[in-house]
Amino acid sequence: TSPIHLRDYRRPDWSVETIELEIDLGIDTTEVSSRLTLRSNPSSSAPLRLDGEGLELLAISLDGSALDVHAYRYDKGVLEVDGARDGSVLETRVRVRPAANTTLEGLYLSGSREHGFLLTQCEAEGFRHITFFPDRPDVLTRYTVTLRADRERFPVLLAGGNPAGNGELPDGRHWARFIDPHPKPGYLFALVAGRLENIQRDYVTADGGKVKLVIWSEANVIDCCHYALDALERSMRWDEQAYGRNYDLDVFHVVATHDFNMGAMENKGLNIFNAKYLLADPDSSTDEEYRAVEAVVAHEYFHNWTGNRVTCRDWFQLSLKEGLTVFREQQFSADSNSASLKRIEDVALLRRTQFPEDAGPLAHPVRPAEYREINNFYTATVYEKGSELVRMIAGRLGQDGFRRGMDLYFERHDGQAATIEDFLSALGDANRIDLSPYLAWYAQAGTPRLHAKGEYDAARCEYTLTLSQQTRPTPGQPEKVSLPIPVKLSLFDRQGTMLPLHLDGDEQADGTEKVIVLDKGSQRFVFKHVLAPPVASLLRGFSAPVVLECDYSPEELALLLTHDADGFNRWEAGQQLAMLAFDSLHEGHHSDACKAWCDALAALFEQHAIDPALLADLLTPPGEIEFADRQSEVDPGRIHAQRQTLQHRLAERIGIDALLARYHALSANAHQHLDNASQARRRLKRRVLELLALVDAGQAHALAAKQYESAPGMTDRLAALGVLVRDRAPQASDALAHFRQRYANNPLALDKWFTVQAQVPGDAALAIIKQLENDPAFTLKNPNRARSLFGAFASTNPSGFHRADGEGYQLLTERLAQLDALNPQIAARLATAFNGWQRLEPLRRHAARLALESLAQREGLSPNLSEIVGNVLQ
Ligand code: B3K
Ligand code: ZN
Repeated sequence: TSPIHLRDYRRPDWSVETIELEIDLGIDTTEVSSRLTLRSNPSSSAPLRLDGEGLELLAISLDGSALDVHAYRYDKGVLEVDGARDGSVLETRVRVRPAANTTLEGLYLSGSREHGFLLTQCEAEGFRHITFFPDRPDVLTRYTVTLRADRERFPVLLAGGNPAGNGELPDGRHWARFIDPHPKPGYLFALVAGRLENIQRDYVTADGGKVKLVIWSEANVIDCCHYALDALERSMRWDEQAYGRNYDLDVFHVVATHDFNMGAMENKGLNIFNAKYLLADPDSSTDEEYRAVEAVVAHEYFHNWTGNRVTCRDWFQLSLKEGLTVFREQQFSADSNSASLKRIEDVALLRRTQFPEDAGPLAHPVRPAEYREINNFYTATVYEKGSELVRMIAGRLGQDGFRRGMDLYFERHDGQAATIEDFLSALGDANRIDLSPYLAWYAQAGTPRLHAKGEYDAARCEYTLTLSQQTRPTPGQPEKVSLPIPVKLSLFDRQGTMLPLHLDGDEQADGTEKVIVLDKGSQRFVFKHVLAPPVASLLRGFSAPVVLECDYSPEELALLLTHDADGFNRWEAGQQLAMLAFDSLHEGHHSDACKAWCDALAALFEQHAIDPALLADLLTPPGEIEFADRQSEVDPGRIHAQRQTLQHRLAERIGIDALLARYHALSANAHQHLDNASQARRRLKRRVLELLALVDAGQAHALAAKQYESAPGMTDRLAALGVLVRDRAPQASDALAHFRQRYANNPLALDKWFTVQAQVPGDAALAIIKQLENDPAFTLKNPNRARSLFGAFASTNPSGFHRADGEGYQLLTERLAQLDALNPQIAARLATAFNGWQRLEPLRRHAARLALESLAQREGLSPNLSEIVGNVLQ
């Protein structure tokens, strides 16, 4: 396949005013009749071309007359029809095969033939697997959908839009119709049919609309949907309050499936969720999973305005809806839980996933300029970095200004397919600010490095901060431009007190926190009336997605770690200090940084006023992937060992007695309440147990075994199991056997059983993976299960996957080839684990290259997987 370029965008030659779909559902074969009313683009004379993949064409007619075989051609995914005019009506009837569809794109079967149900996934280009259509997001159409099926086998029939009648048919069949008043692109179409249970609630929108909220799942898990229903209602309220956005249909359906390629899908009026992000109950979900359910429910709901009412002109603009919607979800979660913990989580995620992506062969801009397979571009860059860009701009405009801008964006573009320029113009126009300099952030790949140097002039009482930026070349972008980088900062004196900021040029001091914007290569900022050498707290709240390079001393970072009032910055100082400590271990020095880190944290450990969840995060050094990201030649085994050493020093410094005492205090009357305080205690308890295991394994393992047995919920149970399994403690095998049996019929819990074992560090992992593959519950066909084993191994266990003998690579590439034949999207996603292989030390690099090359040479790879493998190998 050849790449598609942003610069080649053309308005559609034909659009579709209305579509009437009549779908006769069956597990093996389903017949889809469609009736399109066509509109031609007056400035084009191109023949009618519709997308269609793998459709068995049964009938075709134009304006009421069946078409002669010479009047149309169906080849290579395109149906070309002669003789269509503005206003023409095209009718087609096609057959598709849901049960045989293992790609989980288009119409497919979830679960078994006997008990499963039918559903669709159309983003990005799944609709063309269901019917002939101009399958591009800038063709907006009004949908009328009629579903027909056997009533016994498919008692529930759902499609997007409002219900518009249902009834009986001969031979035990029935029908149901849905009309969606809001024109939408094909990627937002959805249907669901089968035996499903529901829970529901009435909701009245702020503008008085009555809505039925309904969550559907298979009967055995319907009791696990209540938390999601609450989260949905809270999301709806929040969007009314924060953005003045009301829901716009009479019903809002949400359906859970165990067979799904990603997290969830925002189809209009009929969201479909991976069960992992919808079901939650204390016995099988951890606190983190509860928060993930809340976040994904909110994200999909928020898409109703940012994605559905205003959609994307083309897939290059994907971040227009994704980055913005991630940002809105982050705001919602920050409002609902702890803002600084949410920020810590999100920045940690960005560094673990997006920074490595942006530093390697798969680097691409938030708005890519070209792609081959769009499904490969649902990346951390488009989502997470995209959200950071919106955050920067929102910060620039302030809360009210951003709201004004969003109001104008909705006013201008409601019902349209928009671009990132449209978004920036609306935000800028509403505030009379030119935001076009931020476009460069969307167009340029790579994480900028922000270099900061502070100089204090005692004679003049001035502090001069010199900021400069540099972005390294990325594939296809050797030259980089300077970007506007907002740097939120404060200055501290050596006692840890914030100083008033008097920037040279300002009339007077202006608070203790300020945003300065670096918008050239290098710039100096002078602060006046600074009476002693200060410590600068830079990039507060992570005000721009950059790597900060600042030559802080360990003492300065320790000061910020101890005194910064803002939880995020405190954590950030600790992370930087841990990095220094790690580097000094790496170089084999006696380490001031390590001592400073340990001392500061040991002191904080004794402070009972600190939020336990924040303390847990402070006690966690950056992950192995983040450490690797800083090195030019990566040995993952060594990084793992050094990170362990670092944590060992910390545990030693805090001391066994203090750890034990805190563990016992946190364990007193354990329960599974979900309030923030209880979650925070569990989070710290886990961290304390992990640290204890480093200095007194025997005692920690005994406690973990006990915690496993008596845990009131999954958070404590999995934490204990994790310690036992990763340490390969004697108690691990009993606990694993127990877990395996207890959750034999709970796929989401069982996924965690696979994952916890796939994360055993070091060379032991491979044999474990090979054994787990043979577990009867393992299958490559289910994406969650495949990810729980191979995703966990390849993407979250660097020391296990990157074996020096290359056997981890061989195993993964073999499985990728098998998986590719079933589900190319998942195979391509898992293959991104190879990102960064060029920076491995020579032995591993060589082995990785061999494995990748032999994968690339296999016959019949999907376009999805070959694009990733090809790019990674570059
Ligand atoms: N928009 C979907 C993702 C679709 C992925 C297609 N391969 C989920 C989301 O971001 O909300
Ligand atoms: Zn999304």
